[in-house]
Amino acid sequence: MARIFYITTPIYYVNDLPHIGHMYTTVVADVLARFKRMRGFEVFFLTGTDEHGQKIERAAREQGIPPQALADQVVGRYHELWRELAITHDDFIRTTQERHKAGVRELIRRMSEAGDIYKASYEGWYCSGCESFYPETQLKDGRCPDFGHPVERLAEESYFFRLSAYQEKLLAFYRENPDFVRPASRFNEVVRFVEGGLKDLSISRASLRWGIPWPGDDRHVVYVWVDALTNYISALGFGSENQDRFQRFWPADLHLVGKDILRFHCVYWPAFLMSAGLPLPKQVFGHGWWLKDEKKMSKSLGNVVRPDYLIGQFGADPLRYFFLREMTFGQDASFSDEGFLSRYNADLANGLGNTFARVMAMARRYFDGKTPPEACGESTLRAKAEEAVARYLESMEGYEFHRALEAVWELLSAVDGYVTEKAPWGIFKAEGASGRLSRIMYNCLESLRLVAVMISPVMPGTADKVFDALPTDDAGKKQLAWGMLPVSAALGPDQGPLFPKVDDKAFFAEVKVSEQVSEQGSTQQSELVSIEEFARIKLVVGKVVTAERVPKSKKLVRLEVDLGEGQPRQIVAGIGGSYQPEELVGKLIVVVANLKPATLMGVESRGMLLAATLPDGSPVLLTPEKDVPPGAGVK
Ligand code: ME8
Repeated sequence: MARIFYITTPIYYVNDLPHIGHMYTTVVADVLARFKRMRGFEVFFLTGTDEHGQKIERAAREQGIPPQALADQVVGRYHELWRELAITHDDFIRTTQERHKAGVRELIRRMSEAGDIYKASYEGWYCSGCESFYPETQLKDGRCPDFGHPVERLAEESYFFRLSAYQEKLLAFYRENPDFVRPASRFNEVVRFVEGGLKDLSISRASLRWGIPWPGDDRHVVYVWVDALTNYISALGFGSENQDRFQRFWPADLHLVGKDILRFHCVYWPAFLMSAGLPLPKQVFGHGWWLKDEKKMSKSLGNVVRPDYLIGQFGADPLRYFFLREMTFGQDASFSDEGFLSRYNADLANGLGNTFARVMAMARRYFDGKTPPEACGESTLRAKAEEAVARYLESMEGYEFHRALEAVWELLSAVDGYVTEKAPWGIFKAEGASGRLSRIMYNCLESLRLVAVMISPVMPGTADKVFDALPTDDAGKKQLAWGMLPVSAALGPDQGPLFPKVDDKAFFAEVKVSEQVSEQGSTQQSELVSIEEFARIKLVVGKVVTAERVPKSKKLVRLEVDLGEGQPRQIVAGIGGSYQPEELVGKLIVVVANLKPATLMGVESRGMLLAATLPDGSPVLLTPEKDVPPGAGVK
């Protein structure tokens, strides 16, 4: 029988564009999905979006568009981002899809049939930021306990779920399934919460329109968490005619979530499933948070990092690597550009990139562009490689990704040490392409094959580049047994460094530009400004006189712009990814003329041009619709 692995991510709210935190959970899920596939599992990997509820209704209202339009817009960005990050999900569920609504109706029908739903009046402290009611005792300084959002007293008629009836059953289930919640510390929190007593849960809202109508009573909509959690089964066809997928994949092997939503997954969700007579998921893992400036990165705190620049400049792999290597899975970690760059240069450009380049250059030279003619039985390097593989497998199985990667990097430095110790160049000089040299180089190349297999779930693009250079068949791209690299087979051509080293100064200048661009592109609503505040910003039309690229920068362009001031102004803009300097000359643009000067990569910029931002982050210049003299004001 095929071994099955069903893994899910949370479905993300569509009130804002994705940030690093959302990406993290999906990347980890993708790494596990790829790893399990590599180990022979039949994997089903689900992600999606949570599109109903007050948060989304409110965000759409602020933008003056219908909630569905906001959802469609943000979902587009998610699809694009998952493609850019090489995510291999098997399905993407949206809670506004009919197949999902059918699943929710069926779950509620079963819970009603079990006698677990009744109608009563509900009064409580409601936090619209978290979509949750909180009991008085949980409020902190009169605000919601998790984020300090304001709460409001709400009373309404509501359908209730008899959660209190599941307290003992849940505790018994936890006792019998001590691995249900990971890490273990979080498990204890969950158990303590349930031991503290469970109250019945209000699971409908009469105050809200944007949701799934309550079956048989459309004055109410289904509470957004009942709606959202059902995605894990509605995506498999629960509630539809075709139950094949549901039969095959449910229960889930792993719900991967952030620790912020552990209670919903470890208390409410199992209780709903018990009530509906359905099997419970096997495990929920609550990972830690990416922090920025010591706080959880979140939209409401306004401290999110959007990774457009990192992905645009480096592709998916370095960011995927950073996520998995930098965070001890389960604990919090801080995100910083410095941290990213130092891992990139130290681990990728130097560690992996240099070792690969060094070994390949020697192998190509000594054996005429082929793998050596003679493989090797025993060797110190082989022993180290086998030890690394064992540690890697154990760590991956135990979700200790940073340790798995440490094992791989130890093998890389063992290869380096082995090369230094054996000095193949000396042997080549003395003996030519001898048997001894062949065995030594085989050891190095085979170790690199194993490295590529091990990193392939984390950095699939990089693994492919290594496999382009090493002649491996499909089995050799997946299997971790020593000795699968063929002898005397042609090596691929040199394609340049895997990870070109990045200059710190250039990096930080580009990060700065991209932050400006992505803030403009964010759907985040800032507070309203007064007309007086707006009037402080001097917007004028300018004509581009000259334009040239800033040396060593991919995106920065240095412009001289006529603002009708006599002397043209120097402005540096991050538009070089979308525009050639030549095509800018003569264009009319709109410039913020009274911006504080900034120096980008050593070039002073005295103003900023305005550009619209496409969903992929690329800029489109704003230009007046008719000819206007330079210096004309814009308001
Ligand atoms: O909670 N660090 O959606 P959401 C790490 N729709 N992970 C983070 C993070 C951070 N700073 N910020 C967000 C919801 N995440 C509900 C879920 S599921 C049935 C419904 C990740 O858009 C983390 O996985 O607020 C967290 O649980 C999830 O994004 C929350 O995404």
